[in-house]
Amino acid sequence: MADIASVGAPDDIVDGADLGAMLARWKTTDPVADIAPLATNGDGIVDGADLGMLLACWKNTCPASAPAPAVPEPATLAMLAFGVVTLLRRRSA
Ligand SMILES: [Ca+2]
Repeated sequence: MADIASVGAPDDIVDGADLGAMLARWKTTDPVADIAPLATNGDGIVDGADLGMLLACWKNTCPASAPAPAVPEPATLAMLAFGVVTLLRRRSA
């Protein structure tokens, strides 16, 4: 979560206070500001990736964890393939 400045009492808005809190922790291993990559809750260093995430959430809230990848399940792919084959058969008939 990029709402760094108000840890313990989050205001859920990423703003200048959060930017200041991140810059105060720049190039440290402070987990409070090590927010990127989101999928792993940080990579051990507060750097440009963390700043980029903070700026991407500017004046907004940020997700607490990475969104689920948009990869269809195998059953969905099978149904999609069946639909395409059926459609092609109807067109060629
Ligand atoms: Ca990081």
